[in-house]
Amino acid sequence: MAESQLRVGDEVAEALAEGRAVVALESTLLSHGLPAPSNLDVGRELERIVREQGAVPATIAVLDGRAVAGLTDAELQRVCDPANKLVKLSRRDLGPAYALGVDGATTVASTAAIADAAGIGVFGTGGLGGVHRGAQESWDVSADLGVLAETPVTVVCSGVKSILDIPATLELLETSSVPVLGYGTDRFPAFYLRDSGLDVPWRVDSAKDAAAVIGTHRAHVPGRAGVLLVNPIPVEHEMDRDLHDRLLAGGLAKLEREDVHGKDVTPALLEYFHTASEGVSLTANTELVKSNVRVAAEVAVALADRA
Ligand code: PSU
Ligand code: MN
Repeated sequence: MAESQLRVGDEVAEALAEGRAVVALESTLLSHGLPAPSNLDVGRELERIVREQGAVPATIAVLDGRAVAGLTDAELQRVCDPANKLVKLSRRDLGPAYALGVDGATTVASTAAIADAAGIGVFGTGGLGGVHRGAQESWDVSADLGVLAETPVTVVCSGVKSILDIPATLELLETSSVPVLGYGTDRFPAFYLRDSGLDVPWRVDSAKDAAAVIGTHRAHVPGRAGVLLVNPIPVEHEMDRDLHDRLLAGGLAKLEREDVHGKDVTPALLEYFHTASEGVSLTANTELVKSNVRVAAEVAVALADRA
């Protein structure tokens, strides 16, 4: 990416030049996934967690038509303020957003693409987009999967939400040659729940082992696929299964009733969950992201130590 199109924050640029650990963070989860004003607190807290582990945070967004890797606090405030109405930008939206000079929040797909362009290889977030239920009819498959198939970035997340078709998502990840590693688990997590009922192909039990796999994958496996490292929500924050099942049924019914499609699906569901659960899903969401970002930072540090 031309330098004029991508601005890397000073602290991030310095860390990258010195081979120190950097962790990319996305902005859609802040602007479209969490309500204001707590989204700003979460955004700041995630950056603090990364620093606590000895890595440098690079929160990513598009501002005035330019990709930014490493927002300042003022820029983070701009992203989190609903009055600014940031557009949700997947990777395909980057060209229009750059050319038309808009402010936008980046999804897993676009954040990973920008992180890679900036030279950042580890990215911590909440949930990955995936294959939606009924995709046989709707063709709704998140671009997150396609980007992960061709972008050498490790995404640390809590799997995908059970609003998606989890078996189909895992099949597509296999087809795309994306290694899926369970972090201290043999099971693929389902965001609010620790266990989707499906196995992960590989398990690692430490940041050091994760870094060994990621380093080896990057160095010796042909292709440009990223890695998916899945970390279940902390036990004490796992959602009650009955509440989860009720929310899921209610959320899916709402989508159908209101005829929600395309990129509005995920934000609409998250909003429904947060409101209908009276904040329970919000706490769960926040805590799992914090946990994932901590793991991402540990892995980034372990990778930098290997170099
Ligand atoms: N899952 C969440 N919170 C989020 C998202 C997913 O729990 O905010 C966002 C991420 O940015 C992800 C995007 O990349 O939704 C996927 O959207 P879509 O399904 O429209 O590709
Ligand atoms: Mn979609």
